[in-house]
Amino acid sequence: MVCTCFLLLTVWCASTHGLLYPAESETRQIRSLDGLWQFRLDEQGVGETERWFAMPNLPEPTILMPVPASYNDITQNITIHRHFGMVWYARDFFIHKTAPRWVLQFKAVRYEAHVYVNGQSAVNHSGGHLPFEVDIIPFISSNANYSKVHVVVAVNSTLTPTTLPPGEVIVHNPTYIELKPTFDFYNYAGIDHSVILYSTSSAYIQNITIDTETINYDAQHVATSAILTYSVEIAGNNHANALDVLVELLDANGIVVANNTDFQSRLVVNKPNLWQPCGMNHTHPCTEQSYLYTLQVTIYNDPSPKNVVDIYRISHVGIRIIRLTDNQFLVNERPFYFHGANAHEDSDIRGKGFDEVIIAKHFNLYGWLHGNSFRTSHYPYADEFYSMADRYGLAIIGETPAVGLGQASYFSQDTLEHHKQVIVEMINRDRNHPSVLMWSLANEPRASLKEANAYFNELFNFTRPIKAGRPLTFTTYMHVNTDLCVQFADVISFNRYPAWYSLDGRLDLIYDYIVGDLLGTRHRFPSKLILISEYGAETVPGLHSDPPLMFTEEYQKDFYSAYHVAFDNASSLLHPDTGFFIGELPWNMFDFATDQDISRVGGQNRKGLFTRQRQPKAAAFVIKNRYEQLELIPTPPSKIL
Ligand code: GCB
Repeated sequence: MVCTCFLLLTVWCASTHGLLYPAESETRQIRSLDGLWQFRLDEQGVGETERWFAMPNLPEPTILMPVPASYNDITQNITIHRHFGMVWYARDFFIHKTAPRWVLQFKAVRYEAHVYVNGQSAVNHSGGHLPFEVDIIPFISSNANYSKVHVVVAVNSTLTPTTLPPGEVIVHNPTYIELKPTFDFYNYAGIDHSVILYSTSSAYIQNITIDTETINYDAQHVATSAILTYSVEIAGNNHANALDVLVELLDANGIVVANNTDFQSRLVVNKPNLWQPCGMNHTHPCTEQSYLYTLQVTIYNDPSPKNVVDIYRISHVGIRIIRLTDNQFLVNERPFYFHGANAHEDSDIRGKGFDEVIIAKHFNLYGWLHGNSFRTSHYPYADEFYSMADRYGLAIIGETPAVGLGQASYFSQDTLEHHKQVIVEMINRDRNHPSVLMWSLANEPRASLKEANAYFNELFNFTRPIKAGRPLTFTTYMHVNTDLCVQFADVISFNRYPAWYSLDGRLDLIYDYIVGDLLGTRHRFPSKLILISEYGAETVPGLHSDPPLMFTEEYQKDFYSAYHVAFDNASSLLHPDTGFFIGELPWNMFDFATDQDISRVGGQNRKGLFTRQRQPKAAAFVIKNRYEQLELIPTPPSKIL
């Protein structure tokens, strides 16, 4: 994103440094602005010129709209359901000037947001899935102890060839104008995630990074010590003056196990408890917890007597290291095998709206399934998914919203710059989560084009220095002889659908197809690991047939079983010295909403192991049984030790 930031009265773009999750502490207050906001469509796109942001209320007709939620499925109105373009949200609240900074954070607004505070432009943000924020103090009257604040948000859900994901507006005639997304999920929009107001002192902790540098083991592979590297950035008034910092690592009982007084340094932990991914032979089940430390950062005024200026805690620090060999994906020097399922942020009524009920159910179902991983297909999810994954030990492949880069014109310089911006925002937000084991830079770009080759060459080069210890991948549907981009990835992620999108009904041909594909790719890239990042079959719950026919529950069961035999041939778990296949992620964990289409019954992609209401289809039991068996396979430490 190219933009100019004017600090003080007007901020025209969201900042690009890491945004810390808004967390309460001795020096920080938190307030939720979730609830019912005033809402209306702006079908003619006149709100900006008519200055709706400067009015005490949005012009009628307005309705009350819950935040967080996608607006599309809240009402009975088909116009709101399929609306794309501008919509407006507004609400008032009071602010008490008990703190020098009150920061308004939007955790995700799909896709383009213009935020006005008391009639003035406060912050703009492009890209729908990641947080942005603005200190609102400059926009409120300075001479009272409290102030009424009027916030207005203009949201534009139009997709263009340079948004991520891209899309096209097709004008068939004046009454039939269509937004054609380039992807297979419903284009939900609005203020989908929470809106938070939080306070800080005038000098404050702006960013913290923490990584595991080294873990030492004894002969029994018990960790004897670990070295963590960290950095603390401060910002705000007075930060040029001397401030002291105390960085403390607390164990799960709140005991300080390491500390340091530098802004950037190392912490040495003796006898560390490692963060372990769940669902492996040497680790815990996915219903139990992984070990997490808390990093507590305190900044003080100098000279003494020392006053605490700011305190921030990251409560999900995990000690773990990822290393790839030619045959295995190692976490803490033991093989890790991704056995989980892809997902979407998607549920009835809420659309892509954040809901802790849905998130809790998500993890309970992965626990039930023995599923130890998911990819955030096809965009970054709400922070809470990552914190829960840290706690239970699920592995996440964090994906950017670059889904649907399906033609040469989409690989433009503008898109590339925006893509880089999104990658920076995503890595800054998610890098401290131990659960994130890999970054996926895109889903199914047209990787056979020379334009894609140049684009991804640059994108991978850009991301490598900031990848924070994670391997890089993107998912490809191309075969190795046509794909010009897979060469840049550390791990090759395949999306494959034989016996669904090709070889209709031919379950018997799956084995040869997949084995040939795996061996052919490995032959070309003998040191790259391979993962199947999607495979699945559309299944209408309650539809049965024997022999199994497409769309039935029996077909979905047999479809998965046939793939599993092929995977086991190359499995890095079963063949530690010769294998190279490191994981399987069915498409999809849950049925999810799509555009209406003759191939999408009731406007849903029904490849879920579970329905959209989170009830199992027969194949869920096949996968559960498979994953229980995978957990029994021994996972000895790597021979390097
Ligand atoms: C894919 C896409 C995914 C689709 C899926 C399908 O390859 O990555 O977004 O939903 O296929 O079911 O067609």
